[in-house]
Amino acid sequence: MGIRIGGQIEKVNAKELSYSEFVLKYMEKNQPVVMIGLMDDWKACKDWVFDNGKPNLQFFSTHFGNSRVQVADCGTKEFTDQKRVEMSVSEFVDHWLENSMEEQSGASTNLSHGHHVLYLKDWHFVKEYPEYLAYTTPLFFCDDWLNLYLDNYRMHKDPDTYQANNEISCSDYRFVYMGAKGSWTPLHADVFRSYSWSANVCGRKQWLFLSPSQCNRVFDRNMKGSVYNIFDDVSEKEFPSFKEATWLECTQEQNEIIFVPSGWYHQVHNLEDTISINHNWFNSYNLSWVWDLLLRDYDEAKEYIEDIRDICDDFEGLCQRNLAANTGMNFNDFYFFLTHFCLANVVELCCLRRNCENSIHSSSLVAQHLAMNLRSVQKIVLEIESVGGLAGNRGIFLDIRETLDDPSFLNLCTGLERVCGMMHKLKSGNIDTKKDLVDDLMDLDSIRTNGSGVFKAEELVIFIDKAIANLGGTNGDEIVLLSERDGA
Ligand SMILES: O=C(O)CCC(=O)C(=O)O
Repeated sequence: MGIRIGGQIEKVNAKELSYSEFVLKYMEKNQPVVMIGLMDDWKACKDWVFDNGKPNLQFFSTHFGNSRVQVADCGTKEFTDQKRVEMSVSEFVDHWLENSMEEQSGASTNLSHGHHVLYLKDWHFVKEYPEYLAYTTPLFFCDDWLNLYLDNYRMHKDPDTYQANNEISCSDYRFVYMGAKGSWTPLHADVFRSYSWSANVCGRKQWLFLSPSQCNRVFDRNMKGSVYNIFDDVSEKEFPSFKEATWLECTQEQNEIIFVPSGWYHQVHNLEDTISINHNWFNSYNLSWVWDLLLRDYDEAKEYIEDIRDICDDFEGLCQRNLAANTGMNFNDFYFFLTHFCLANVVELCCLRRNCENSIHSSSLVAQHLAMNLRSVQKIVLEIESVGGLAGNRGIFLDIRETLDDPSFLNLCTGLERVCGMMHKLKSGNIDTKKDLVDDLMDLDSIRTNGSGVFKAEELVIFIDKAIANLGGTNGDEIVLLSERDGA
């Protein structure tokens, strides 16, 4: 029995869409959309593709052949995903070309000769080739806290496995995917319940989407395991409500970008030889999705080892270690991220106040944006507090002086300033003034009265209130809307 398709994903001409329309209709409402007209000037679209729309695989071997990449064997399931192997880009390209020659000559079908379709996934291309500038992230997807943060910090530092030079494999969420016709990605929802965008440099993809309100339908009776391939003969006994799921479908063509909202399960098939670029990201609109997932995964991690609680010296520590291993971060990591991102927004507000004579109107829009960021962080900090998530973790606090002295933090501020500048069409402030900013910041009432400059979670909540009150913006509850058509 096949799946039930309830409709198609909307396609829009992004050149006629403003950022504020995108926010209102898709990002805030958490709805998928395909966007056309955003890839006109991408170098990737010229260098990586022949005029007939086929991928120029030789280009990859010649220029990036030595890169080590993760390749999924689309025919082999391992745990909940496809089996992965590591190889060089040259090896991957050779395998692809060999297979397609055999196919053209009619000598084999992939599977009958034991050749599985291979799919290169999660290649951290931008991190590895920062000079090459294959593409520019469309403005719609620039409010990206995840990659901005990861350009300067690690999400999780495991003291046992930490290697300072293992930068590329765990550094960001900006990827290239490459796969021959027939390669595919099993059903999943994205890491951290982030948003993602995926751009087809060449080829076509079929996407099947299930809205978060129906996600229980792809889970088993215990709400533990989920369906791997929705086109399999899915067992009704194991997944009793799978047949009731109603899917949205989309065929994404070359030069189209799909926006994947938070928490939507999706399965993806390459209908032709396809190269795509995709990013995962989150911001004030979906931050609560990240926290909800973390909390749910924490409860699961705890439940899993409940029976050894009494014999465990540090039960909470073990839960947090397991959470980081399974989800990619734990409560401490998330709190560290929140506090640093929060302080960067306050620094940016200070910077704006200094420069606001230049452009009152734009500045006030940026101030609203920053205030909204701060409010969304504050809301999550309050939730973390209310579930007692940080209880027992005496090490969790924000030390303002130490943070301001950290070069990574100043880089984070510079990155945030660049993004705000792009989004709100502001000239970038002079980063040399950051020393003054530090002085400005230390002048803030809430920091002066705190004395030590060290904030625990409940103090951070008050700090955010005061920073918004002192530094302008609105109270941060309003949505930031840009008035101009600024999307393209
Ligand atoms: O293109 C693919 O095969 C999978 C991409 C994906 O799942 C995503 O961008 O979220």
